Amino acid sequence: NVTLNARQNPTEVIIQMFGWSWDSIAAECEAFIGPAGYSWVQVSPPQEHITGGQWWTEYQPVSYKIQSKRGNRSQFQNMVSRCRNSGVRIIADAVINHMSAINSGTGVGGSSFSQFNYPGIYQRQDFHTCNRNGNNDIMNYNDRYEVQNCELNNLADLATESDYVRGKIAAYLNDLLSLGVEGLRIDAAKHIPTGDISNILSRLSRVVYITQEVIFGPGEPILPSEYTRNGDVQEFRYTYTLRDAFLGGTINNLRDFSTWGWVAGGQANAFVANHDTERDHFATPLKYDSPNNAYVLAHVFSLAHPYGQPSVLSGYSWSNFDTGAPDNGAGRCSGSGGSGGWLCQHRWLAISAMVGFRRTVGTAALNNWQSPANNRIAFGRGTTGFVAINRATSAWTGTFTTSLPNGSYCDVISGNPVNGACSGFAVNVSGGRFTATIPALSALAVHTGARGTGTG
Ligand code: ARE
Ligand code: CA
Repeated sequence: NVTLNARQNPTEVIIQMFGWSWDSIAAECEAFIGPAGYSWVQVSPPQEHITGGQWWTEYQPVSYKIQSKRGNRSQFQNMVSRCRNSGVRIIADAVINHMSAINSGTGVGGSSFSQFNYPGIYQRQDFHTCNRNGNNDIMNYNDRYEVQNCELNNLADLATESDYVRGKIAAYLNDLLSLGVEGLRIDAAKHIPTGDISNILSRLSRVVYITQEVIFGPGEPILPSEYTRNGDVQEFRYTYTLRDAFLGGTINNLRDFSTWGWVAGGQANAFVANHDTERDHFATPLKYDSPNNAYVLAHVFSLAHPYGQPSVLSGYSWSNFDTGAPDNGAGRCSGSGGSGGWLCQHRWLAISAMVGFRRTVGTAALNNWQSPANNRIAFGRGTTGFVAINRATSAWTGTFTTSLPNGSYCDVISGNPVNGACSGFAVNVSGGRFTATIPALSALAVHTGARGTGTG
């Protein structure tokens, strides 16, 4: 039986608030996220996990108690309700493929555990023994059995084919739903057969948004498309394509992904970066401090383009892969930025402005594509929005053909309408056309929800 999950709404924007504590997310929902028009926050895994200062301890569950380094159960519940009151729903990161690495200790909530033994939850028979490679680790991603039955990074692999294990996982997820969670990101979904996920989701008490982490790997047998039956899939080919385009400077091939073999936009969760890709060991990652304003320009593109349900990554600066969040996760933002290592990318003017753009253009098709050079693109969305992205290192003066109604609009990348006047640039559309100069490594976006007058 296929679970009918809440369909995506591609006009809504998710923020992945990486490393943020529950208390700080609650405050930020009220202060900025809700008022700015974001719809969702994806939070770190909320279950009890191993101790340690590295960010990735949260991906090693030791029990399903809602108590993590980001806060306890009542703080989690408080966050969910304060965000909901601000118009923002919570997506929890669900780590259900595995428990901790094969060792013993005490979790952040005081639960003790040892090898394949999590008292009151799982014992030896609830885990796989894949009998490969001596140590049971996944070595060969070209072997479906190994990817789904061996251990990802030595993490004790749950026997998700077992009715008992499915029941325990579903009970945990239903506990999250009872606290008001409205969406789930299924971590390491590739490592769980899609039918096992379907079965677990069929046990949920109500329909929620589902996004699944299935990283496409060239030549690998397990495909993202197998998982669309359960909900959205995180389309990493999109992420890698944007990385290469915005770091490399060739962006004129990004018009239409429908023939590229990816999951369809209506089944994709699409993002410029997540917490793994910004830390990529194998390629130069696209991240907050990438040269040529690439992080911002890629987000402008992502929020303007119709493909997928978009997520924005908001986190902290770091120099070492392992570095955990500052101040125990007490995120701090003010104005259009952050402090104390917090980046608050969700507040960056260009990124937050595009949330309103996306809401205004709705599901309108992409139109009026124009690209005079491989590092310059402009396109519209129906009759309500138009964007121009200049990845060149020199200013771009152009006359653009749009389907916008005639009138005066604020460029939301540089400012907003304040009492009818634009705090940034303005453009005048006449006969569907306007002329503007877009600074080097910058963008311009106008939509019918932000009209105003001013200078170009
Ligand atoms: C940590 C240490 C390890 C140690 C382990 C056990 O870093 O050295 O062996 O603990 O003690 C995160 C971190 C890991 C961390 C882990 C547990 O990234 O470093 O290990 O937490 O604490 C594959 C999976 C994909 C996975 C990526 C990272 O398919 O699901 O690897 N991503 C998710 C999360 C991660 C998280 C986990 C899963 C585990 O988003 O943040 O790990 O819960 C090709 C393949 C991909 C493969 C990729 C990388 O592209 O196609 O499938 O992704 O290579 O190997
Ligand atoms: Ca598995």
